[in-house]
Amino acid sequence: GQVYKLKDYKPTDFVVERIDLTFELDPKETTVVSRVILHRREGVAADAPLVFDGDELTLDSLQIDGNDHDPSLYDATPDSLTIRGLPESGPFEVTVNTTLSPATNTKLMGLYRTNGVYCTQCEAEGFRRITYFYDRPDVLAVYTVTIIAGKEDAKHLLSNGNFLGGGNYDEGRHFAAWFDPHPKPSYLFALVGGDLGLVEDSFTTMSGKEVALKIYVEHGKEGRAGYAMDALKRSMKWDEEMFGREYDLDIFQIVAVSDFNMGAMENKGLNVFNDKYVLADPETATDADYANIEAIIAHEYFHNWTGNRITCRDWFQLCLKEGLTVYRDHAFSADQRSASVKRIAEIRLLKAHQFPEDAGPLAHPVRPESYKEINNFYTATVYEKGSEVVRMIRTILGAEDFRKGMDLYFERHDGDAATIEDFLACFAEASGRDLKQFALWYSQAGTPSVSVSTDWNEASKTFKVTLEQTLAPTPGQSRKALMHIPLAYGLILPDGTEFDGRLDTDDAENGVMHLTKRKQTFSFSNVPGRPVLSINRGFSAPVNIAMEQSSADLAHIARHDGDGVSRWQALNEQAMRHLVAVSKLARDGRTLPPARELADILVATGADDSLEPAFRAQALALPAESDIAREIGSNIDPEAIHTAREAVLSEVANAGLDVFARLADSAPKGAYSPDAADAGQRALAGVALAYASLAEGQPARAKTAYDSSDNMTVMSQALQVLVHQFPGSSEAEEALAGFKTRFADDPLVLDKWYSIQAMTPGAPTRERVEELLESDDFDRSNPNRMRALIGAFSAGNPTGFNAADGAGYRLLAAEVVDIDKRNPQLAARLLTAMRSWRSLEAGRQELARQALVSIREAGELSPDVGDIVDRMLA
Ligand code: B3K
Ligand code: ZN
Repeated sequence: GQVYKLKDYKPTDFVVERIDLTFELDPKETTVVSRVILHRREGVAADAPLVFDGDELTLDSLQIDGNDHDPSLYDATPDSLTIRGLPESGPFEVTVNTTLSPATNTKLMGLYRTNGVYCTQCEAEGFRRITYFYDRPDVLAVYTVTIIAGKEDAKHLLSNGNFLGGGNYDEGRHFAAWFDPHPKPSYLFALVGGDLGLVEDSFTTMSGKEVALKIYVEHGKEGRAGYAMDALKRSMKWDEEMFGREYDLDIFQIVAVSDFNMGAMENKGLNVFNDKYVLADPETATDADYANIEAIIAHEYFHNWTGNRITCRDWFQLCLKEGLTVYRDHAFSADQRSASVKRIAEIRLLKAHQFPEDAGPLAHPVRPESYKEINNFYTATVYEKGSEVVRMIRTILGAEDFRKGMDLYFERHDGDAATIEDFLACFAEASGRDLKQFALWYSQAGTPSVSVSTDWNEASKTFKVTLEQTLAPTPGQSRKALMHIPLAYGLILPDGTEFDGRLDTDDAENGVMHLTKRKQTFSFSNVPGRPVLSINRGFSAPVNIAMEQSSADLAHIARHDGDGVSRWQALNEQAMRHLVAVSKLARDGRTLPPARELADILVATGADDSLEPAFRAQALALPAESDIAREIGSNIDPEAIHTAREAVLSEVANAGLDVFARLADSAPKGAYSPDAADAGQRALAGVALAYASLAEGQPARAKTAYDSSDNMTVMSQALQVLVHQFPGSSEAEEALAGFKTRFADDPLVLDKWYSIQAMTPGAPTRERVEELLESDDFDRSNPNRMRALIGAFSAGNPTGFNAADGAGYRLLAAEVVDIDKRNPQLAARLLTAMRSWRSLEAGRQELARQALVSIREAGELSPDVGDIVDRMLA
């Protein structure tokens, strides 16, 4: 396949002015008429042809300025349309006619059918599956869209922008027309046709304009759209208040569909969502579902400015809209909920998903410089690390200059297809800072390591901190330049207060050390007593810190640091150290030492009612087996890690049974509210239930919790304890059977049933997964269902997936090859579960390699799966 390179960027030969689309919807024969007005760009040769992109298209006919074009003057293949004999100057109109079959489009890119609804997905390159066009983000055009369909087949006909009008077309058919005045790239085009339930509301913008808000869901699910609507209104208000951004159309629409390759899509004025991220009520959605809905509704809404009004010049700049918009949705959620608890969750997620990506064969810069398949670059690195990079800009500039830079970006680039250089220039200009070295965060892959050493001189009362940075090679980047790493810090004095003296050097300000050289020493003088260093506070930089810090020092931070995130970091570090040590002992078949000290601290934190419940829940949740594996880094034996972690869990559970028994009962009683306070209490009760059940060694407590639960959060927590701790018990099997019957007609809830089973630790789970896959009612065409079973098993069950006989790898390989025939994007995404295969111990590594090779040799692979498997084997 072709390799696309950032350095090859070149604007198109022709400039598009506007596009007029007419669709006649039919499940197997939808006709599309696309009229495009363009002119030759100045300086382009008079005989240069117009070359449009296509993907699996056939051309029905082609007209220029209304006349059939001479067939000798154009060539149409499934993936391109080349037209010669076009006017040298002045505008002309190209009419492209194509016919599509949405009902058989299983890739879920372009126009497809889901549960009887027509819908589109165009990012990144789906528009070219609808009609031949310049399907690239730097071609902005004004769209008019007319949709014709049977009234029975599609009652609602939706597209981007404002509603122009509609009515009867002919017997049994009707039409609707939409006009979007804001020039946009083709990836933001959307169309929906279907018979849907509608929930309506409105929002008055800061300048007093009324915006109609509409959420379309499956009939009968209208009652589950209320939280999404509420989150939308809060997002609109927040973007006005925090960034001065106002909405710019008369209407904002969201459509929830059940077959979708990702979370949601920010099409201008017409967001299309995976229904998992719209639908919620207490009986069917967990607190985590509610939080995700809030975050994703906000994310897609925020894209209206960061993504739509200002888009990307090319797909290499994907992080320009994604990293920034994730940053914005994080800031929103932090404001709506507890900021420190939100930050802890972000850190956990970044380390769980982005750090392994950056440390393995799929590592790539936040702004990649080449790709074979762009769909494979919607990654944790582009999104999550991209957001961390924006967060570092704010840390370096401070809140005020950051806002100035954002204002300048909106003002200067509104209506543009911009680059990372454009973005950075706004912050450099607004703050007067040089961000050249900082820009390496966009071009260098890999997680930097910072080793930290400290020196206390009692006689002179001086404290020195020496930092040294390294960055390991990553694919395609063997030599790395020195980065600008902003490390927030604090010095905690023996009495628990914080040292407020300044640094002697001018390398640091506002409590941040700026590491820009290989090695730097920062000195503090007049420090009253030996301080404990709290470094990378709040995870100010996405780096690994290596520091010899005693347990006593970590405990001191955990007790006294004024910053909640730092306190959690210290606790987590203590737990991680112990877990790594015992996992290594378990791997070597040695006896495991007790975890008394760790258990006492965790139990004490859990019992401390002066702390926020959500924080205590985070503190009690030990690093996951995959976190421990990442920390160990090589020669991983997942079984040993599991054994070691289980032993520690038991010790904590036994040490705190009284506390856990009390907390397990502490979920709020009465009417369910998804707010952060109640959710935090339920989270704490859920962790406590798991510990208490472990200490008791029997399922009675979880069964009672399950039977008496009146919301999905508590119900799924209890079901998980029953199934994971007491697999095969009558209590677990009865609960599973009851759950399946009760939610038989609710695919989103059944997904939870599949995931919980798929994540049951231990090798036998693979057989259960195979049984479930083969059951009659298992829908292989639904991405949520495949992720719930195959994704949960391969990415969320280290001992099951990495069973020593390699059967887990073979299962995934077979599924990936099968799914690839229908839905390459989904197949490629599921396959990334194997990205850390080289860090396994030798036996499993060889079995994993064989599974990857079997995929490579399975015959014709999609570019998506081909690219992932090649990079993993490289
Ligand atoms: N921009 C979309 C993602 C599109 C993925 C295409 N493979 C959702 C989002 O990030 O908001
Ligand atoms: Zn996004």
